[in-house]
Formats: sequence, structure tokens, C-alpha cells
Amino acid sequence: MKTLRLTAAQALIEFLANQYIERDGVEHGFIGGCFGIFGHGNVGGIGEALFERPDLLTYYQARNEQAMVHTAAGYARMHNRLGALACTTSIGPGATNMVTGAALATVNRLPVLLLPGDVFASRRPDPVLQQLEVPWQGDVSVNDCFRPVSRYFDRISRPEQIVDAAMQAMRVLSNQAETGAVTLAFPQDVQAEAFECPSEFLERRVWAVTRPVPEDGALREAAARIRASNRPLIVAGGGVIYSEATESLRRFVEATGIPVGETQAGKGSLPYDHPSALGAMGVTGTFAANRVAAEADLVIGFGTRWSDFTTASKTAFKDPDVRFVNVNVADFDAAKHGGLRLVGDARATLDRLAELLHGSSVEDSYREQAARLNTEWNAEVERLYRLGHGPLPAQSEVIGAVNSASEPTDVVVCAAGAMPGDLHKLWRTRDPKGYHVEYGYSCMGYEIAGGLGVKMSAPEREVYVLVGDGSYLMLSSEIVTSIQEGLKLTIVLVDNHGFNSIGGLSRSLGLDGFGTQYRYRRDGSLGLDSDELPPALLPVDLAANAESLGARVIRCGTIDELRAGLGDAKKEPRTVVLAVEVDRYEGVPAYESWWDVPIAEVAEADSVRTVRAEYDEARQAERSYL
Ligand SMILES: Cc1ncc(C[n+]2csc(CCOP(=O)(O)OP(=O)(O)O)c2C)c(N)n1
Ligand SMILES: [Mg+2]
Repeated sequence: MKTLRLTAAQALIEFLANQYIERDGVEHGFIGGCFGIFGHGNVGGIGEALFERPDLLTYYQARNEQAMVHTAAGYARMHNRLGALACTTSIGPGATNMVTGAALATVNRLPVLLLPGDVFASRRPDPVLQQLEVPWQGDVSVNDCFRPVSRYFDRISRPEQIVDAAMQAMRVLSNQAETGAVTLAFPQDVQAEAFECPSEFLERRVWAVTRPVPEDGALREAAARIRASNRPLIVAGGGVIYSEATESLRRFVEATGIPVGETQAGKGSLPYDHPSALGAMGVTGTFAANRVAAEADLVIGFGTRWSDFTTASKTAFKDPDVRFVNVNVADFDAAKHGGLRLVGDARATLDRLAELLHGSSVEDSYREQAARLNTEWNAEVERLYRLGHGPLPAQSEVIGAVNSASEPTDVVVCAAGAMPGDLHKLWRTRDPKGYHVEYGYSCMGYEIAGGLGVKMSAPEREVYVLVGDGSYLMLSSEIVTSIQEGLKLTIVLVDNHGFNSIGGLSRSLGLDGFGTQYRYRRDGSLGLDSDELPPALLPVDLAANAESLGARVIRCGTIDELRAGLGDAKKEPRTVVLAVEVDRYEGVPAYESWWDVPIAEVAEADSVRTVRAEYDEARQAERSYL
């Protein structure tokens, strides 16, 4: 066997540069680069390997380790999971900063390769700077925090272990059912240690992504149930988009007349104006989708993990005899709600089901109901886009302005706050990759960092990042990376002086917005929404902050100014931040849905006791689908 004498880090970097992925006969390089922040735990190991061979993987410098994992997640999602980034950190805080990013990637089933540095495998300098010692367990390091949030975890305690670990890492990253964060904890001494690396390890390797089809019996049973159903409903999740099944879905829907509701990750499965498109499903859903769901007798989930937002905390489907058919590459998700399990790729399964259902269609009246609801919903969107609210505009008008300014193939990115719900309802999606709201982990701070990953993945598209002031304050540092790399983002900073979404939730729970605004402490209190004195708002100027990071800033006082600013932003080559203030109290309503958020069972305040009584009542509708 031919070998080369390489450090473990050099071998890994060369291996990663030679990994390819193939689906439908098309091959791509899999690892698009390596993000990193160096410290003593990786600078001489992976840092040296990247320094020595810049031809293998491009090194990208991040500002924050959590952010760079978000960037990797955004990149992977935009690549429909057929591309990924590696992330290298030092030991200790640099490593644990990635834990939140790892959880986000795993929740959203997105491949990211994490390479946290780890304490010396030799243990000779123990405790090394930043080592956490566990007095009763000698083999623990902070990197054990990655175990529950990773789909694959290994610690490389000898250099030759990198060979098998890297192969397993690729197996999981490229597996559509198993993918998520893959963590190879890499002790700082082992990274730099040389070994005889088999040259075959470094050869070009292609990982095939197949399109598995469920077994025939299950397919026939599903087709029989669909034929027997009077009011079937499709719920399209992220799996439809990742499998590039949107065309197959359109054909299937046009042939069968079955209407479609979309999850956050599945939004864009059908264009918004398709007559069978009911739009967003569940807590943040449209009246169109929620009305049809309430009466559906058969629910066919394609590539969804059935979060509480989709099922409206298990109240959305009200027919006592409703049954589920679950098409999913992951058996785990296919088994939910006692559904008929169709374990397979969304596109291949849709095409097979279309053959089996040839000539079968729902009643015309049901088809027409969906088309009518689509039109009625569209009118509601138009109303909310053009409220003309003042003196401060409503958030729905901001969304309308951005939607009108954007091209169909541009991408809107968001993650947390009141905007994801409003976008889910109101954004008119015209392209399967045009909508990118991270709502699996709904992580404040994903927006700008994730948007950067989207832009890296699709530089030809404009990327519109919608970010609240709370999320901006939590993590906006990757504006600097966007400037450094010439990756333009159009960031719309929607300021309402605090946590509007949670403020609304707080008020609905009888808590008067407690602790959700950015105010000075006055008379010992941070203030409540019903205070008589006007709020003493903190003098935070986020636009000035963005400017100081190198972005072009446009301050917009009105929706007309925002529209003009969005026009100017298109001509700007670097990252632009459009700052706009919105009315905290002018929200988009919920449409015939419910979300289970518990409130205190015993309380002094009448407002809380009233809400608790309503909660106990509403909870009666929550059911198991078994
Ligand atoms: C990291 C993280 N911490 C806390 C939360 C809970 N949370 C959800 S939305 C929100 C407020 C977001 O504020 P902002 O970005 O200003 O958006 P707004 O609610 O004002 O629309 C909070 C605290 C979260 N989703 N993510
Ligand atoms: Mg806010």
C-alpha cells in the first residue's frame, strides 16, 4: 500500500477537497471551503494544513464560531444538502460557541462538518489553557456537549483514526435521511501529528445520493387510501424542496386536484398563485390551509417532520377519523402520527404515486374550493401589504415592499421574531429556493450569518435578509465577513425597540409585555406595555452600528422611502442595511389556529387566571393522531 507522511490535519483537508456528491448523474464537489477562527487549538494543525495547501480548500475567516456554523447551514440548505462547509475552531470557548449552530443544523437536517479543536490527547500539558477539567471523569472535554446535537461524533485520539472517521463523516453528511451536524473533535496535538496516510484515502471519491422508492405494497396502500379519500390534503415540507420535487408535485397536484399546505421549510413547493396552493399551514398558516386542514380526512405529508407549528399543536386536523400518509426519506419522521410509512425520496415517490393514481381526481367542487381560497387569501395579503398604517408603518407593509422589489429568484432569509410567522403567511414565493426561513431552531442571530451562506451558495441571486433589532443585536458580526468576501447582502433591519413577537405572546398570556422592550429601568421596573408614561426607550442606533461595520446604510422613515431605498440597494455592490422602524402593535393576525404555550396554573394576577382558564379549555382540542 502506498502511503504519504502527512499530519492528521493535512490528510483530512486533502481528503475533504476530494469528496464529490452525485445525484441524477450530476456531480459536484461537496465541501465548498473551510470557515475558521484560529487559536492555539487549531492554528498549528488545521491552520497549518490550510496555509500549506490553499489550492485544496479556501479558508474563510468568520467573526464568531456560532455564526460560521449558521453560514454553513445556510449554504447547505441553499445547495439542497448537496454541498457543505467545514468549520474549524480552537478548543474551549471557540469550540462550544459552535454547539448552538450544530443543534440548528441537526434540527433542520442540514449537513455541516464541525472540527472543534480538543485538549491534548497525550494529556501531557494538562490542564491546557481553556481546558475544563471534570474531577470524576478523566476523558471528558467540553466537546462532549456536541454529542446530543450531532448526527455523528468522533474524537480523533490518534492520527490514523482520521481515515475511518472521515469516511463515516462523509457517509452521514451525504445521507439524506441521517444528515445534520457531524463533529470530529480533533485534539490539538493529534492535528499536528504525522502518520503514514494511505494514498487511496486521498483519491477522488464520489458519494451517490439515491432516490429510494417505498416498497410496492406501501405505495399501493397509499394510492388506495388517496382514491378512497374525499378531502385529501398534502402538507409539503422541506423534503420536497431538497429532493427537487416541486415539478413532480405540481404535476401530481394538477392531475389529482389535491390541495397543498406548506410548512416553513416547504414554502415554495408550489408557486403562491397556483390554484391548488393554500399557502402556509398551521400556527403561522393562512385561513385557506387551516380551513381545509380542519376538514381533511387524509393528510399526506411529504418531507415534513410534523412540528407543532405545522400541526397547530395537534389541533389542525379535526376530522375524528383523519389518517396520515407520510412520505419521508427518514423512517423516524415517516412513522409519526401513526401514519402509513412511505420511506423514500419525495420526488421518486410522487412520480410513482402519480402512476398508480392515473385518472383519479378529487371532486371538482373540492378543487374549486382550493382555487377560491387561494384567491381570497391573495386579497388578504394585498390588504396587509398596503395597510397605509401610520405614523410608523406595519411590518406587513415592509414585507410587501421587499416582496415587490425582489425578483422571483431572489431569496428572503429570516429566522426568529415576529417576521417568520408573517413571512410564512404573506411572502409570495415564486421560486422553490426563494424562501429561506430557518424555523426548525428559530435561532435569533441566524439571519445575517445564514444569509451569507445563501449568498455563497447562489451569488447570482440577491439575498434579502430580514432581521429584527433583537436578532441584530445578538449576532450581526458577519456583516464584516460579507464585506471581506464581497458577498453582498441586502439587510432590512426591522426595528421595534425590542422583542415584539414575545411581547405579543406575553400580552396574550396576560403578562403585559413584561421584559420585552428595550427601555431604561424606571422606578425599579423595565416597564410594561400598559404603562401610562411613554416608554423611555434606550438610545440604540443600529444603523450607525451597521455603518461602522462597513455596510452602506439607508435610513427609511416611511414605506415609500423603503421602496426607494430598495431600488438604490440593487445598484450597490456591497452589503446594504436598510433601517426601518415599525409599529410594535400592528401585527398580522393568526388565522384559525392555536399554539400550545402553557401559562401558570396558579397566579395572583386576574389577567393570568383568565388566560389559564382559556388555555385549559383550548387544550381539550389537542389530540393524538395514532
Ligand atoms: C437565540 C434565541 N434566543 C431566544 C429566542 C426566543 N425569542 C424568539 S423571538 C425573540 C425576540 C426577537 O426579537 P427581534 O429580533 O427584535 O424580533 P421581533 O420579535 O421584534 O419581531 C426571542 C427572544 C430565540 N428564538 N432564539
Ligand atoms: Mg424587535
